[in-house]
Amino acid sequence: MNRGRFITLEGSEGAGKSTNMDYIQQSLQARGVDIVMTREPGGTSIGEDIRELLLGHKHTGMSDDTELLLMFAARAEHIHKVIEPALQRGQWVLCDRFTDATYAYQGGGRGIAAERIAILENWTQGLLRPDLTIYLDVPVETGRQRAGDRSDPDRFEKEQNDFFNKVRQTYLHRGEQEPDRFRLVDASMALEQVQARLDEIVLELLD
Ligand code: T5A
Repeated sequence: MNRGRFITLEGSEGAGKSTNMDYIQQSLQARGVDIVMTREPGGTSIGEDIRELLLGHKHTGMSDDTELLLMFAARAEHIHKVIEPALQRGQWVLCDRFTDATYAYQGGGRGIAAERIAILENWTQGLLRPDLTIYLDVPVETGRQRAGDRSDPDRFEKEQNDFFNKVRQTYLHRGEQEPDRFRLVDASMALEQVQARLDEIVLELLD
């Protein structure tokens, strides 16, 4: 049995990840790929509880290190219970955010050194890295307008544009550092154009 492929989808707020997760799934399934959809933080029972801690407002003033460690705690459970078993069964895994988000939000946004994140990445993931990462890139203002004035913004959505600009710059930098793995999609285009580009990436994946 061939090992499955591990695809991650990234983007800053309102870039269109949720909208396009379904599109990519349908596109791959239509071509006969057996695919598991999941998300971070979350994807397991423990991970979804950790997500509530991270995104909710129950605990104010969470320290940056606590936030980082909770992201990796959720990720450890996710890898053990969902991602690795699926890949070993030969299924593909499409994950809404993964460790690039940690580099972008906890690294770029919060200012935690990439070297410290890399220690946790190596410890938690071993050799596991995404085979391909699709990054939906949109200017911060556009993404935030699209996400709209949510009646109950989560702990990250309450951050200011300066935070999200650093998040975006970190994603773009990582894309430049790893051009073989990253596929940058200009998500400021109309949805049909974004999805036409996603079709090209799906075809490339199946090649
Ligand atoms: N996080 C996560 C970390 O800090 N570190 C980590 O390690 C990880 C894993 C998770 C939060 O956790 C943080 C990052 C996040 O803040 P999330 O569930 O990923 O949150 O949710 P968000 O990023 O907040 O996702 P959003 O729901 O805000 O944005 P999406 O999913 O990118 O956007 P979507 O698809 O809901 O689209 C927004 C609106 O835009 C429209 C859609 O119809 C929708 O109305 N739209 C378009 N409109 C015009 N043109 C297009 N091309 C459009 N594409 C979508």
